[in-house]
Amino acid sequence: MTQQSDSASSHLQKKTAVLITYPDQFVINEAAGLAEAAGYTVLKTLSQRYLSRAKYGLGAGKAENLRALLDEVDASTVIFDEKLRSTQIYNLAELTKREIIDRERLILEIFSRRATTAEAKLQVGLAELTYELPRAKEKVRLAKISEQPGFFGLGKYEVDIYDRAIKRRISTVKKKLRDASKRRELYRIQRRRLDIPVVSLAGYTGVGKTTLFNSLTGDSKEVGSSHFTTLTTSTGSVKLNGFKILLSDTVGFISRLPAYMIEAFKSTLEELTYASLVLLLVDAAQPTEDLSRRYRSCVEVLTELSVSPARVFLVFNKADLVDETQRKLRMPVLGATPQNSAFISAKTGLGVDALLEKIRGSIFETVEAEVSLKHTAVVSLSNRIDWLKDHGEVQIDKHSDGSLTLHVKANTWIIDRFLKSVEEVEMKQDE
Ligand SMILES: Nc1nc2c(ncn2[C@@H]2O[C@H](COP(=O)(O)OP(=O)(O)OP(=O)(O)O)[C@@H](O)[C@H]2O)c(=O)[nH]1
Ligand SMILES: [Mg+2]
Repeated sequence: MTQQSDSASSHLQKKTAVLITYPDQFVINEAAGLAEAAGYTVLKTLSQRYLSRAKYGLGAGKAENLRALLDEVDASTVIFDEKLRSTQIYNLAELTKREIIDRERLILEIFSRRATTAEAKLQVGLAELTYELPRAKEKVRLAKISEQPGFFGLGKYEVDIYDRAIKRRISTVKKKLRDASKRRELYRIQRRRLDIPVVSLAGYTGVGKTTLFNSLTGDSKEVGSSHFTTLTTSTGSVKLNGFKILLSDTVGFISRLPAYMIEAFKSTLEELTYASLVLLLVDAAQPTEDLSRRYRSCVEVLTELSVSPARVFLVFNKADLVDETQRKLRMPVLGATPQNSAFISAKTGLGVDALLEKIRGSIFETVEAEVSLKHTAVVSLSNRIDWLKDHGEVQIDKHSDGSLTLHVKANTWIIDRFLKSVEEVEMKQDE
């Protein structure tokens, strides 16, 4: 007991918490990591198999244990590693007289601590308002009964007015984000004009994306051992043996990330949707079960962002922490092959040159392709056909109906760009 109080007093500057989570080491570690990233010192962890019971999330007996525990350890906050409804938060606050932070609120607190750019602040603001909206009416109603931690001051509102105020703020923030997204679209168009392929880094938070970004671009963006160090996309250029690419670093993923948070960060994550190639980083040093759980979470987010698996290249980072035998074991766990994956260490540089070579190959490898163009598309594409001729070898077969067949020998990236132009023209004509 004394020991716990001592540890509490040594963290006077930090907020203290009791963490409630599931009895699963992976989940416990991740929740503790999130709590730490949000600035809490976890004094004690309680775990329970079911966290969705009606009244407290916890079962009534466990809730009573929690109350008793809080008499012993003087924590200011209860962190609940699951989504809670307003009534559950209210009931828990009434029982414990502590502030209750559920998993989504916790992630929002981290985002809010980390957001530095105007756009990131807007995105976090949107996520916070979206979190608040379904809870707003209930919270005001409950605050009128009696005020509990987390509900202070809300009792003075009228139910509908608070709800409407949130909706209004949501639409203002969304508009500002749309403007930011339009600016990004302009950058993208400019980049497309320059015809430089974009390679984006994606992956679970803390996997080493920014470390790799810094080492390849020579930049010095913040790298950190806790979650969500990066919240805005940065782009830098990288030379690949005579070719140039743009590399983008993006916000990290986490399991059980609610769709509205992905939605709020969409304008930054759009970099992934438009990239020529996505390097999906995973942590090679993690036990295989954690590795595959995290990998699955990433694949879900990429699917949500309409990234085609064909454009994803798997990178096992932190290879400096595992030996050759362990490396061999990890590949089949994620269904990876030496062709579609690589082992690297962003920290020591191990395998990075080979990775760059693979990227170069995948984007700039010379291939042969046959492209058919309808006669209606030929005129609109004449500039692009000239561009294609400048960047590769093109042989043209003209058909009697005015359509063309192009036999092209060029690098993958050039052919890819040309096919996109064809698609755009055909889509416009179909409209
Ligand atoms: N041993 C080892 N550590 C690494 C390697 N790459 C990154 N790290 C460490 O992993 C931690 C996280 O690195 P970051 O580059 O910030 O990770 P991130 O993916 O950008 O994280 P978020 O921005 O939170 O999404 C830091 O402590 C890095 O020093 C590596 O190859 N080997
Ligand atoms: Mg980062």
